[in-house]
Amino acid sequence: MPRYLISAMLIVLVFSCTPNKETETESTLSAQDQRMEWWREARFGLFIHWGLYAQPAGEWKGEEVPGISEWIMARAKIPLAEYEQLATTFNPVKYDAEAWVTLAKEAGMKYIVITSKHHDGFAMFHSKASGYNIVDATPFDRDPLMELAEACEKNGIRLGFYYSQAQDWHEPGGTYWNIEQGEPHWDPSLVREPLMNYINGKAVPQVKEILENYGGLDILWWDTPRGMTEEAAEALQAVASEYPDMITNNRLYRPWPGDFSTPEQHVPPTGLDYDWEVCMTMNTSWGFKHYDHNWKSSETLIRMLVDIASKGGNLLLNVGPTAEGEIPAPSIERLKAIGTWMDVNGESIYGTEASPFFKLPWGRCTSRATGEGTTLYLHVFNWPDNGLLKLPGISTNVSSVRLLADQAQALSSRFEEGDLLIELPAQAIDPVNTVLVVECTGGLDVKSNMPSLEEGRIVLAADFADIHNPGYGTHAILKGSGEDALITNWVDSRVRLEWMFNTTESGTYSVKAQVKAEDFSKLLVKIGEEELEAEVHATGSEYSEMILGEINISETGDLIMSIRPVQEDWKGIELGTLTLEKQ
Ligand code: JFZ
Repeated sequence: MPRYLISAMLIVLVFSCTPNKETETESTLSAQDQRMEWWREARFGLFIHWGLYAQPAGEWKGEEVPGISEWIMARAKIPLAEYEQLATTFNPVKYDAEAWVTLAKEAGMKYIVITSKHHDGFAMFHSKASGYNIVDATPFDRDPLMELAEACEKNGIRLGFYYSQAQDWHEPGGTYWNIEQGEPHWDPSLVREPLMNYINGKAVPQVKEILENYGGLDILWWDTPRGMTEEAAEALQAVASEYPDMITNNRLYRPWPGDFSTPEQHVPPTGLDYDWEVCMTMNTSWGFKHYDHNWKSSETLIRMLVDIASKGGNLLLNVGPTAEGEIPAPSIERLKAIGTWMDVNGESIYGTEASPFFKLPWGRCTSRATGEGTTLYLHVFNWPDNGLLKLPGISTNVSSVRLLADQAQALSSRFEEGDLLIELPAQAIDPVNTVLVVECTGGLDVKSNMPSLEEGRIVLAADFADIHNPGYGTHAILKGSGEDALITNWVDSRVRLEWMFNTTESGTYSVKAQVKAEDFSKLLVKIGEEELEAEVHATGSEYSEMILGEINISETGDLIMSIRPVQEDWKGIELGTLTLEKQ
């Protein structure tokens, strides 16, 4: 029988079987669902920002240049000819692809995304399209991305390349940050040319090279569509679409869906209805910056990974290797700590789905559908003093509760007033995060524990706040839980807090807060479109309950209340509970 007939018959067969949910097979998944399958399972990847900027490492001519180090060329307005000189001494002889890949693997990561070309325009791979690349322009004379691709292949790690398709500070047609404001490039020697000259002359050919020469990329990670045009996006997309199994992100153009969205340097307060990946630095810079010691703790990073998984997203955690080719020691230390936790608890992360609960004051939850029902993984960050863990508003049939790290021991549990109460051992196994496995059989029904404003009143505890910390700044920290919870270290004026709650009762409300403030300051309180500018008076070293003012609630349903400082030079406050009371 001719081939085409067999194919035609297969196609008819596939389309004539109306699938029902239980017997859904590969062939009925959409093309996007199919290519996203491994990525959704993976949950955790390594981002690598590596380029010529690792050499100045945040310092130019003896001056520290503020901001992320891979932007040094733009921030310090370095002329092209001078920046190019970095290539002549870039020689990362300590680079060991196998060591990097093994480290990622040991951390429990399933994929790596590395900068193949950042905004500075320098290709970290061997390119025929531009001589400004690591093989042709440096003494190193090796293609580190080829070595990385081989090590990934060998170790079963998926590989993606970051490619800055719009910004290219090295090319007359490339874009730069303020091009959309009509401002000139800082180096006047670069005589401007149309964007498409650069797109057709460098970006398209280089994207073809990376897609063809590195054994097939799993991810192409676009970035900052500054000054992009539809024509440019189409030219690049035409190349990418030749690789239907490859995953791409949403940063090719604006707006552009890609396969996933990319919240940067923050974790969204709730899950998103589209695949998403948080990219995050371990200190404050993506590229190596020798004096950036603002490291997030391993505890913060482990909990962040769990937080993201509990909302259904992925974490792409960044390292910035040095100009010698080494991943900085503090990064290695953190990756190893995460790996130790993942060794024991990886099951509660890989291939899991989002939490069915609104918020759990003591930690997070991830879940997995099983043949018999649902497995809930309870991630306990704050071990309860009374030894009882409350899973609120759940009705199901619990067949067992165990510690993931010690499955021999079954824990007792009971339902009380619609909540599941679990009896815990006196001590947490892991003070950072001890995981419990709750096997539920049959149906699972969860009543949302989103706080409700009822009968004219609501108390919003600090541990129900979503803290929006700026990626590049000082982070506010939550201490304690329940009505004793406090927001501390709120000194960066860009930090904002948000609470979700619901209500059916519109009206005018007074806002009361437990505050500790060294100085007078002003806060902007918002509920929907309604605003209140509140004055906070100094309280000294004690907490005091103060009335911030009155605010209207003009809408009903699920609402967000947000609070942020008004002045930039604010001294910071500490915050306990907030109460809204109908007037
Ligand atoms: C971009 C790059 O400029 C940066 O150097 C780094 O590579 C990072 C991963 O991506 O920076 C961004 C991109 C998007 C936003 C902010 C910075 N954003 O959406 O706010």
